[in-house]
Amino acid sequence: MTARPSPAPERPTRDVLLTCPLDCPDACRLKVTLETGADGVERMAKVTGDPDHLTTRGFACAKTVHYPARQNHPDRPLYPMKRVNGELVRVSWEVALDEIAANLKGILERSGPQAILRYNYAGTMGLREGTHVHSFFRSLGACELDETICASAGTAAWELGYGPRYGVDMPDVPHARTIILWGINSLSTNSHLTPWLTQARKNGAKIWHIDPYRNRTSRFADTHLRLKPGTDTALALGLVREIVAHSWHDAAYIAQATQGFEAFQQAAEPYTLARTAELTGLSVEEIAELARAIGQSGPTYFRVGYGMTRHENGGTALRTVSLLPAVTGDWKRRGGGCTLSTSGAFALNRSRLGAAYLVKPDARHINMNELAGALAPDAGIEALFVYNTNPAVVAPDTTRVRSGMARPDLMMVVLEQAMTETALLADYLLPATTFAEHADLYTSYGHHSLGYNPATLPAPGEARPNSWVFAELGKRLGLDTPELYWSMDELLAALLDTEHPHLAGITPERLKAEGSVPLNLPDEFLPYAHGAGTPSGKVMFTPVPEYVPVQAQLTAEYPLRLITPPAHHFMNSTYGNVAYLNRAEGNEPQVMVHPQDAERYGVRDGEHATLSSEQGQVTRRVKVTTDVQPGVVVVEGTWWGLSAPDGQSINALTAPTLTDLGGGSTFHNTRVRLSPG
Ligand SMILES: Nc1nc2c(c(=O)[nH]1)N[C@H]1C(S)=C(S)[C@@H](COP(=O)(O)OP(=O)(O)OC[C@H]3O[C@@H](n4cnc5c(=O)[nH]c(N)nc54)[C@H](O)[C@@H]3O)O[C@H]1N2
Ligand SMILES: Nc1nc2c(c(=O)[nH]1)N[C@H]1C(S)=C(S)[C@@H](COP(=O)(O)OP(=O)(O)OC[C@H]3O[C@@H](n4cnc5c(=O)[nH]c(N)nc54)[C@H](O)[C@@H]3O)O[C@H]1N2
Ligand SMILES: [Mo]
Repeated sequence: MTARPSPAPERPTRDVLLTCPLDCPDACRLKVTLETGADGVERMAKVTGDPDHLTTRGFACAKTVHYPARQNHPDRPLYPMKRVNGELVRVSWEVALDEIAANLKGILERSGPQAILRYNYAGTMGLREGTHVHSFFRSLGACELDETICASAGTAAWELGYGPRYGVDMPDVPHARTIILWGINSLSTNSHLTPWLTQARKNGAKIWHIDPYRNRTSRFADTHLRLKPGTDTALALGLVREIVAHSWHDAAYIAQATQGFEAFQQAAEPYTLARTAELTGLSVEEIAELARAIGQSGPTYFRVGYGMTRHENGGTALRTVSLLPAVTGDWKRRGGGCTLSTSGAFALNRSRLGAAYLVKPDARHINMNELAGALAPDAGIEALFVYNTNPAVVAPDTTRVRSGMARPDLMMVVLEQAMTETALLADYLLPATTFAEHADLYTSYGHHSLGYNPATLPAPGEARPNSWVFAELGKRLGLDTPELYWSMDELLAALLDTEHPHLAGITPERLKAEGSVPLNLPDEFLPYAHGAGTPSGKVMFTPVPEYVPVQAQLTAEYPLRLITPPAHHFMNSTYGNVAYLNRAEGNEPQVMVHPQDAERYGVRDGEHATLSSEQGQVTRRVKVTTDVQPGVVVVEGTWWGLSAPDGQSINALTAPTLTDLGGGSTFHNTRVRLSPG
């Protein structure tokens, strides 16, 4: 008889609760299982959801369950590295920091602070490691980065109509009877909304999805309206006309809480059902039925996403759509209204966050969508610091971004947790800690709880928080801005130093003890029931939105519209190196093509095809499907180049064209042609 193999020794584990740091409205409370290895060191072993958190409700999404794979990834940078003869080689922190500081001093003397640029986004949503660290750059007087890649068009649009961004509290959603998911793939990108939608449906609600292609959310919805990309303003104006024609608008609410309705209504007049149908590609019946649902089967809850903003006319689109519940007075009713973001409810005292007060009126501003241009040889940037983002993959026009990064006269410093394609281009690569290894405070743009994480796991190797790195550089440069050297406790105290009722009773001690603390909202949270946070105190229908078709019209040379939205298993580019997104594992990005277009352009299912835009070209595997409409192609997910057959990011095709409001990105608005091979 052979001896039975002895079972693997039981490793001690314990569970901790931590807020997910990733750029997602759900800002979940995660149950993280830590395991002590044979070396006596604790590591992250498993991630699920906190069953007691109001919106997380015990489940972690399809992406965050993979966090341990990136946390413990074999390629994770653990030591400072410096480029020597083209190769990244290990150096000590002393050497890296001393050299970076010396180079900065040289640049400051030679060219001044405006030759220095930070490039960051929301890889962590932590206020300390994400935002407060900008104190370093503001102390120097460096370029101010306008953080426009994602939410700025939507924010600018919302602010015109309503002022600060408030939304419907998720637990109120089951009170709605008509739900419209508009320009958002919420089942993938806001998945903790789904249980509330399901509950609403059980209560009798009907769910609509308005999106140019069929995805998970369309399949979940009762009705999917597959409109032409970039035509939302026309659809919203058509709905206004129809609602008013049937007197389904709320004259009392309009009179009391809004301003400019008459002009708005006149602007909608030309948008008859027939004209709206022609512009949007929808049928007259579909539009009429939607108007009737909004007008007669409320409360109506609109969940709008940033998707519709990612076109040249996208700010106006979001603005017009978000004004619909002000026409119907849905803001007065529980479950009615519209959510773009709940972030305005987090009324923290941000006056010293990131030392923003240091930004001078004449500071040089760089719009982050225009990074490619900012890195051009003649644009005057000599030092680039990248943290919390992966621009070699996610910024528009990545070919020019990458060649700018490779400029020999540019010092590029990258703070990273992963060996990204941006990190691989660094002159100095500095290993960063993750949310389990540093303390931070988190707000949310989907729910209404603050989250606090203590530093829980030991930092592996020589990984350090961003805040540590910038404080060390600050010392070396003799900077004396107090915020740059604040501890977590000092930052917490400053942020909570406010009389705002939403934060009443929330102290640093309570946050630390409870970890997740709901804002102190009124029992019935109806933020725009009586007006808005605009200068007039009213919801503003003026300036009147105008439907302007996208400028980059389709042509014989570029006959297709390319949309590049988030994919279900992705969190932007964060998981790009884990096995299931890896080409080595047989996974690669696909371009979804309608059968008619496949035939017209001679491409076949499962084969490679070339997509060409005015910016560049990429190779992708073709998936022929009626999920897309003719004339539109879709590539889901910002895959790392390493997963693509040609090593290129999809953003080799996208342009730095800006939106009409807020200087935002236009990722879903690229015209392309498709050819075999
Ligand atoms: N074609 C196309 N492109 C897009 C989009 C699209 O829809 N289509 N979406 C756009 C949008 S909306 C966004 S928000 C951007 C997002 O794009 P990114 O900002 O690149 O995405 P993330 O995955 O959020 O974060 C990137 C990096 O932050 C790092 N990171 C996380 N925490 C920390 C930390 O504490 N310290 C340091 N130093 N690093 C950290 C992670 O390791 C990760 O590599 O992409 C944009 N690009
Ligand atoms: N699974 C997953 N979740 C994520 C992310 C991820 O990468 N993966 N990223 C996170 C981030 S940073 C963000 S900003 C959010 C974004 O989450 P969403 O707001 O859902 O994503 P968007 O890119 O804004 O696109 C949403 C939808 O808009 C559609 N769309 C494109 N053009 C138009 C149009 O003209 N009109 C209309 N009505 N719809 C249009 C797209 O087809 C897409 O289905 O998701 C967050 N959550
Ligand atoms: Mo985003």
